[in-house]
Amino acid sequence: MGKNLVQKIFESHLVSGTLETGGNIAISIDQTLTQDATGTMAYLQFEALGIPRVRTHLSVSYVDHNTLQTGFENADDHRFLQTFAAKYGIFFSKPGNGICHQIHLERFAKPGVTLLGSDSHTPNAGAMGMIAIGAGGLDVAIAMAGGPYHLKMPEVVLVKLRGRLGPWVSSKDIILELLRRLTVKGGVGRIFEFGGSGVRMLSVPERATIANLGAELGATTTIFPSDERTLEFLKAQERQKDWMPFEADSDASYDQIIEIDLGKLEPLIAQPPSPDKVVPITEVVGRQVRQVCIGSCNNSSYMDLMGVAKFLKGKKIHPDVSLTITPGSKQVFEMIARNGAMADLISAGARILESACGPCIGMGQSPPTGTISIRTMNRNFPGRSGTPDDQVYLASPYIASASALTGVITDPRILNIKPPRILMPRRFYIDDSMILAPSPNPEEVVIERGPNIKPLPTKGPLEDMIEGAVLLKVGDHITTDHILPAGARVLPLRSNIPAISKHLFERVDHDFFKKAIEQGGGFVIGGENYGQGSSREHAAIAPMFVGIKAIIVKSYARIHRSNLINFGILPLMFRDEKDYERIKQGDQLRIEGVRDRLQVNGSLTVQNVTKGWGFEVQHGLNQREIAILLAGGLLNYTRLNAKV
Ligand code: MIC
Ligand code: SF4
Repeated sequence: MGKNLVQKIFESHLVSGTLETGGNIAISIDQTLTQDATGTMAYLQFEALGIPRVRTHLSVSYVDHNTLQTGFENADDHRFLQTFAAKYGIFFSKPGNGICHQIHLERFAKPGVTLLGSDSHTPNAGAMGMIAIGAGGLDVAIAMAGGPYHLKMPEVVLVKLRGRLGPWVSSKDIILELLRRLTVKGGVGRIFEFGGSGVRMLSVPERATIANLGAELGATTTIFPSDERTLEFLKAQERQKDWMPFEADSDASYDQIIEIDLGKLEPLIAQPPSPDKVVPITEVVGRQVRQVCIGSCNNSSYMDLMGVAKFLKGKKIHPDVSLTITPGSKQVFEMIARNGAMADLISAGARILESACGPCIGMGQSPPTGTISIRTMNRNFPGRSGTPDDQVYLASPYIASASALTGVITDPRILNIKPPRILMPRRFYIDDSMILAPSPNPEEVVIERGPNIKPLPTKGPLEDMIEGAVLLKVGDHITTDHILPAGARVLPLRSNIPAISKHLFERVDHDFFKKAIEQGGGFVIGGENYGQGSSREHAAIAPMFVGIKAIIVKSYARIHRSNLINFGILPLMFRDEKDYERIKQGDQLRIEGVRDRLQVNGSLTVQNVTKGWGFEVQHGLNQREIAILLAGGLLNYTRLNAKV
């Protein structure tokens, strides 16, 4: 029986388990990446493991999220990260060099290997024919220490593309179409493997747009084959030695097959407040636009920006629109600066930002109150832009450029313009001077720790009785942006858990932190897909810090559930969803005999002490996860077991 791409890589990296869908497996990790907002914690955790040098083939520490230096915090963190990387054998990408996923694709990704990254859009590198998974920082720390990554063997879904994209339709529309069909829950427990003749029509950066936004489906990851288009890209990056052909066997089998006829796709747009509120552009044309942001790890490649520059050349954007352009990397930035495209963008009225996450994570450029911002990005969760009542629409650079020109949401097909045709350059401009190699003399490197770097909070073993009030009850699709917001105000506190914890759930309940501290912790109740979105483990560490013992919901997003376990918080699920309705904020809950019950039983009984009734919750934890919880989290567990 032939094998698909996922089976091939998992088989060659399998450390334990068998590749049956739903089974517990562990895979070895070749490469890791971190970004600054999750990296400081990941490295503090790595340090706590007491290992002198990373044991991966390649580990890279990027700085791209916290680049706005409005106080000492971010700059201090950059120094910590740079010195830490030098000492422990990690490559360091300096602030200004660009967004982790864009750079990783350009300079490090290669077919057939595994990558674990402390950022949910790590699957971006799946465009290169590799397995790239987003995880919490602690999982990445363990991988840097040489430990495997544990997961449930996902279903593998073949997305078969045929035909070719029509004019003004882009690869963004392919993934928006999948989001339209499957929703933000549609990828949970699945890997999307792309195949079919239509794949050949897509360059590596176009594939990356798809793989990147696969995170919004909740998928474990997305993977493309490695073919001549991959070789074309690697050659242009002067990395042909990293290429190998990598295709699924012709008789490979899949858990499901989804077909997309590229010729039938039309330009799509995701409306607020979620990336799956996708409609054809024709349904929303004419709405007034005040801001357009082109960039993020989703659509900021050289070809994306050249397309925008060609489109805007010789034109002026609408007077009521503020247009920002964020090149994804120094390579992209430098190339469009050298070839004059940047001048076309500036002349059209664009505001050019440094190569970083920027507006995507609310690091500046918050849009005006209650107005529409069109972004080529991947998330439009409410308030993420920094404006509480923002109206963020997600679309391709074509739609973004057309709308910047007219001041209203515009279908580019109606403008009397020929779609710009951008070819892959034969050679990208290569200058890796902002990627620093680790020090050859690590013992001489002194790690710089500014006052923003606070020690890791710790937790004792799991208690046998868990008791407390329901501090908060929320609905479906609560994102990590609701749990612990990002943005220019909060992101600089990522290395300081006591300080960042004050912002816990502030978008949902302003008094949450106060309540949690006064009551010594308690429970949180939620609905479907709790914790979707980012990989930030702070959305688990801060709850641990304020004493949250258990979360009870209808279902979880993958990375967040792992993060809760890693930090010793019980991730429970209602057995009967009607109990969700019956429970009220403020009710006092109690679970007895937790330690014993966890080990012998798939369920626990929760007493609602206030109302005098009990209900069953399930946990779906495997033996390893139970052991981690009993130890009080993954760090304790790893130390106890003296192995990674
Ligand atoms: C995001 O896009 O939400 C982020 C910021 O990149 C996060 C990581 C973080 O919160 O640090 C992610 O996607 O994992
Ligand atoms: Fe950065 Fe946005 Fe990409 Fe997250 S989604 S890595 S914030 S650019």
